[in-house]
Parts: sequence; C-alpha cells; structure tokens
Amino acid sequence: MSAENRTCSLITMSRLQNMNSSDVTYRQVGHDCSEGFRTGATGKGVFTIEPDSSSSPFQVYCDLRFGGRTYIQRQDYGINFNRTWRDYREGFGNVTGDHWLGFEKIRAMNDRAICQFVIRLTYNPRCCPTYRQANFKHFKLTDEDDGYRLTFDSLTAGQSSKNRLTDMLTEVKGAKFSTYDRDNDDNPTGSCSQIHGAGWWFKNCTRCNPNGRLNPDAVNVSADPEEVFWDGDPRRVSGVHTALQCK
Ligand SMILES: [Ca+2]
Repeated sequence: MSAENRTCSLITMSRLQNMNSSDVTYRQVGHDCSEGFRTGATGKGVFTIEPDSSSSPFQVYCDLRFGGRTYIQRQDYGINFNRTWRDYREGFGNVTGDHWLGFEKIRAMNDRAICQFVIRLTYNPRCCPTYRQANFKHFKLTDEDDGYRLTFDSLTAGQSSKNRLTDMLTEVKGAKFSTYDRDNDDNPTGSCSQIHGAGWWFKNCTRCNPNGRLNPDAVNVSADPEEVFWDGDPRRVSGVHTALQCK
C-alpha cells in the first residue's frame, strides 16, 4: 500500500465500551503509531495498526507525542516476563497494560520503515529526574532462524544529559535473543536467561535486565540478578517502556 493510500485509509472508529477486550475496536492509525502522529492522531492508548508486511491489523499501545511511538514492551505492574521463546515470538500480556508485543509483529512494523528503538526507565521514588531514556537509530532485527539478532546504528544524543540513560546496548549489538528454553548466548557454561529470569539479547551475560522481575514499590537497588536493573543507575527501576518511533 502506498503512503498516500495509507493516509487515505485512516479510519476513525469509536472505542466500543462494555465489551471484552478481544471484541473492542480501536481507532486505526495506519502502518504504525508514528504514522498516526503524522496524520494528526493524538493522546496515548490502544490503537489498531496494519503494517504493510502484516497479514492482518493488530492492536498496539501508542504514545502519540514526540513523533508517535509504538510500544513493543511495557512493564509497570510486574507481570512475568520470564517466558518461552514462543511467547516472545507471538507476544504476551495485554496491550492495555504490561506486555511484550511479539517479534513477528515488531518485525512486520519494522520491515519497511526506518525506526528508532526507544527505551525509557522510570524510578521510585518519583523524583528528579523521574525517568531516563536512550534512543538507538536504525533498529533492525534478523529473522527467527537467525535468533532475532539485535542490530542498530548508534545511540542518539537526543536526550538532555540528566535524562540520558547509560548505553548498555552497544555491547550486546549483534547478539541473538535468548529465553530460558532457547540458549543463544555466549555463556559457555550456563543460560543467561535462566540466570537473569528474563528473555533478552544476552552475550556473556548483560549489564541491563529490562525484562527482569519488577519490584515497583522498592527504593534501593537490589543485587538479585533476576530483578530489573540497569548498570550505572543507582535507583530502583519502577517501570520499563520500550517503543519504536519510525519514519
Ligand atoms: Ca549459554
């Protein structure tokens, strides 16, 4: 579908109330949330998108500010992210709350678009600054046979220094994804996914664990390898939001 046709296909549908989530129809905003932003959609919430490479539309959580971001992961409430390879491929959770969108949907969205990978951590206590963020340019994943290998060009310098998250991804660039039931890491004697209780792009192993177990009410940094952590950051993470912002 051409960009013009995609724009013309913008469909405004009311969110239908009092129905099961699987029956609810959400406004369609085009190929991804970034296109929704460009065509005038506003707000934050669940919308329907249909990437060119997808066989059918699906629901995503959009933040229609800052260029429009499509969430691929959200962790605020502490659902279990220690899941199987299949779960990470197909997605889990609910887009209205904590979820992983799923590699096949992420790849469909990213297939013909140039996207930034945006990762934002929020903290408890909620104080100065309340979040830190890093944006990585030209995010791409390889296919399942190649282990959904993580590639990107570089960290952008878009954030002010006080809100800039330390770069913990460049050192795992090129790594395959691993889950507890599929060990693709560089640790010859063990499973990084089992050590850290999470799916992630591990080498041997990691200095960040955004899919680890969340403890939103805790204040001090934990030494538990299965909890969410981000080296270089002295505070306990209370939320993780990961999104794509595409052109
Ligand atoms: Ca291993």
